[in-house]
Amino acid sequence: MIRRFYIGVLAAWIGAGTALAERPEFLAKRDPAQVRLLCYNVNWDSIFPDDDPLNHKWRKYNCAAAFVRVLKAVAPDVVCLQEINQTRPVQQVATILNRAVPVDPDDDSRLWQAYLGQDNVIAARWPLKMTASDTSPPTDRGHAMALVDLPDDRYAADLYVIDAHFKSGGGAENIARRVKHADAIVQWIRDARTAGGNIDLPARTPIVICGDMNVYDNDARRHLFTLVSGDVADEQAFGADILPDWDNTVMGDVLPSHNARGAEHWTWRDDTTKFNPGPLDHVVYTDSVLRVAHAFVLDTTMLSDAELQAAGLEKGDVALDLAKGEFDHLPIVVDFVVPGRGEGEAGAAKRGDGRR
Ligand SMILES: [Ca+2]
Ligand SMILES: [Ca+2]
Ligand SMILES: [Ca+2]
Repeated sequence: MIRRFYIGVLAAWIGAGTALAERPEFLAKRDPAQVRLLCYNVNWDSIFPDDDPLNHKWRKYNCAAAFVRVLKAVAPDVVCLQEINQTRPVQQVATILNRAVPVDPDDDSRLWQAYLGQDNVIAARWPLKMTASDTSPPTDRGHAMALVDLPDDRYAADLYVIDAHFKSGGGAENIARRVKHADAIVQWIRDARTAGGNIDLPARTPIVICGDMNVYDNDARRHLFTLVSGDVADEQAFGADILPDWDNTVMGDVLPSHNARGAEHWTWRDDTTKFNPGPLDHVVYTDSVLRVAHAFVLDTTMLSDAELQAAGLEKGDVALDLAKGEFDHLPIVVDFVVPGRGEGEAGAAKRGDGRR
């Protein structure tokens, strides 16, 4: 204890002397074994160069350099993007990740794996298995779905990820389409949890459903309710209600705050419209087998110049054009404790088995 006190005094003295900027504490993973998910609607192909011939016709902004800074600052393990042109070779996304946040800086044979479904890309530092883009029955929207094959010697389970982009827009027709996407995902999870059909997951495989769900404050938000509760709206087409989690309970919904500072939860804003900022993007997960250790919406606009400098970020990195006050979606970061690893000393000690 005394030694810790002197180290603290020494650190404070060095800190005061050199005025070293501290990397904002909220950016760090609490335990290297936790699996860090980055979920980000990047606004149509903004992460690619201006002259890329595969840029989507709706591309308007170049956020390529900002995206790389965000990647380096948050160092994700699994990345779920939306609004990537679906005609693009998904390798282009893996290449950006390999350059910005290499899987192993000392071994360039280990590369990011990526899979594209509709306009969604799942990428991971580990192999992707059981990839699929359509639920069954399909709806007018595909997703990117994959089992992230975590190393068996370190984790007791793999991680199944559904990266979705629900239909946007108000009005009865768009709301109905969003509800259909959610019904179909619940049906897919029912299938995944039971033998036969299109997909079988080993029991208690952690499941994450994330993405731009276009959850607005001025419609019924029925689709989010369906994803979390398993209450299917159209049971004729998509089967009976289920309690979607492995222990037959509802799912968790992370709802992180800006920079983990607790005041704001919106993930989207556009001040040129009449709409309020809101949490349009969600990360829904099986909280029976996954624990959220830490989560935040990255908001560079709220960081001090010293924090930005220490983190290698710029103030406008999560905006489309900060000078014009133009925003779209912000990045969401969630650190999951996957069974077998990432609970830290306290978790292992509490279990009493020393397993880490
Ligand atoms: Ca099945
Ligand atoms: Ca129902
Ligand atoms: Ca649950």
